[in-house]
Amino acid sequence: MMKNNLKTVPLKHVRLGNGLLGRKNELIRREVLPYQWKALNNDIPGADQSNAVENFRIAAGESQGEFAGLVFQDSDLYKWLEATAYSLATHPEKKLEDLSDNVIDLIEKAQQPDGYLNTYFTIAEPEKRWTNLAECHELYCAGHLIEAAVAYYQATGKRKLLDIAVRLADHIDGKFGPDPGKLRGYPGHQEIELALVKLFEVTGDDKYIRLARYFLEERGREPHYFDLEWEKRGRTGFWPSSGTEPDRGKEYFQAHKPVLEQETAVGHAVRALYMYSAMADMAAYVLAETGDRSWVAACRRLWENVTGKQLYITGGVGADAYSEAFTFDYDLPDDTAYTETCAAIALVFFAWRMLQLQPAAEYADVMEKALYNGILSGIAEDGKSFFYVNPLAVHPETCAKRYDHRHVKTVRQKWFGCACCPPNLARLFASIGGYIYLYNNERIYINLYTNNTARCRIKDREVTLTQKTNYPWEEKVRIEISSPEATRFTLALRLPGWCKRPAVSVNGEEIALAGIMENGYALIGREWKNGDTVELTLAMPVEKMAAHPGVKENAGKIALQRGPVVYCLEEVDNGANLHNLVISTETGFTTEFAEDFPGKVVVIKGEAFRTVETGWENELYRPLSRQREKVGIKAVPYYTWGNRSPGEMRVWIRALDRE
Ligand code: FUB
Ligand code: ZN
Repeated sequence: MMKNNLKTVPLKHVRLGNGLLGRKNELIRREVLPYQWKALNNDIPGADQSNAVENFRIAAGESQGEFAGLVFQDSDLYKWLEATAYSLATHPEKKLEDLSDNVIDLIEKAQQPDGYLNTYFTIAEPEKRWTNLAECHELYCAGHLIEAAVAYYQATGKRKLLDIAVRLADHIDGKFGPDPGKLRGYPGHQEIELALVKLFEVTGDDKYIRLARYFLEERGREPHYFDLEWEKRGRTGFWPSSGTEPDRGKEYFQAHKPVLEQETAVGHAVRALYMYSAMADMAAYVLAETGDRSWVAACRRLWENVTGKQLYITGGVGADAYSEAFTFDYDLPDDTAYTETCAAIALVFFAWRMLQLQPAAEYADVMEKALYNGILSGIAEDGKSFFYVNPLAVHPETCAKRYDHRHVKTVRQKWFGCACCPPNLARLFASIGGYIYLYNNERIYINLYTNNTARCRIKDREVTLTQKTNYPWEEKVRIEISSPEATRFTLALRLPGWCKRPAVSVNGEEIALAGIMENGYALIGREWKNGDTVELTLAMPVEKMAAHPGVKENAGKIALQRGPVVYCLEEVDNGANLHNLVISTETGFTTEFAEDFPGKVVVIKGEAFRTVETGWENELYRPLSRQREKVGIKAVPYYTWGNRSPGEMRVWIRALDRE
């Protein structure tokens, strides 16, 4: 089976420099991986316990004890291993590789003779394997193992983990599918589908992509598998809260109808977006093989709904805390938002696959929005604490005292009982260099701007691109081309949708953009010679952003955005009661590099009005007499919030119109 001919630049051929993405990538390597290894070994004082490694030791027969943690605890170790693999791909390091090899030996010992691998069921309920796909995450964990194995094989050339993954995938292939005697099931939490596509790509064995397609196509069909297995179990559930109903409703799992018929994003956001990602992979294969566009059309419909109607300005998704889920169009509350870090990461996976399906700047725009805002907010500047939930407004006392805000943490946490987000963040930023380019023999697409040098072969010639920039803080991006022999190809530069006045010059001469634009990329085709340079200027004024009138929460409010970076106000800079600030829609702002943030970020300064809060002694209500004072305000990049001192935070601020 084949996809279109766009390739990614292997991680080891992209060297990130000292830009924001490069620094975060370095943070993962230097701080986060060692820190998370400790967390997975219950070695962070005062943090929630993981037990993930100990569960493997018990399942491997190296330790005695009970399984501890959530039923999908294995996936945390797998995601850490995947992140480690990416780190080894770019920065080989013997100590880390030895540690990973030991982890792989342990995983191998925990694998059962028939290929089955899951520490919960091996330790706690071996007779119940594959009896509760809806709730128990066996296929989800298998997917994360497969992803780690593919990454580790690609990074090190070592096959042991890949062989473990193949044995597990073969075991699963023997259990599931349409053939008589097999279970007609599919995962309650999607993930294995996109992992099987990767396994197919690395092994070349079609059965894995057929299995991925089966899992996608079987989903949502009648009779409904989750009902059948529930009946078979005697109507019992896994979680204390489950049992009286087969599940929370099929929409929660995106199993309410066949996937190609789904039109709007519903249910659990991470499940949904992992599924849409796998659908986009499948769309590429189906299109290339048969010309059938039905998968592409389904992906596009879902993309439009997610990004056009259910996306926070920060790139966060999932408004509902109870089900960690999408709700309905334009329902985007700020302070109760769930916006799980994993969901924004999953959106990047979806966007990335849509981009590969059909290069268009809108996909990279969304990728960038999520990266610089709702994902980076998930990790502290020192890499040692994390947000799971990323709201757009925080009032600490409300979070402490109100039940409907109990999911919102006002300070980043050292670890979580449910720790899906921190290692997900680690694997994304460890592999971030892989998202910058796509290429084939005719074109190199540049999707993200950040300091880096990347090497690829075009028409059998080596071409190296070096980006020099202080993006996203400064508007210039200089791209140097080095190619020992002159090579004809088209450089496709993404012009971000947020930029109203982009300018491009080649070897110092400005070029006209009209006529060379295709889906948001400027196409510069020529014979490129060693030393040619392209300079991109992406004007980044501070924009006052408004939300669609359907977003009830943000009526009459503005958010500040500069380039791809969304800003917020924090109590530490602007005092408490941020709800009393109002910004004139006509005011201007200045920008400057701040000194009090590691890595130097650009902050925004300006003026606002603040309701006078004094003189209200013993009065809760009184006739209106508006009293406001002019105050200076400072806005900082949203992703940095909560790094200095705890307090209030707000992205959307009340706006004052003149009329
Ligand atoms: O269920 C596994 C992971 O845990 C989900 O993706 C997250 O939303 C969290 O519930
Ligand atoms: Zn998560």
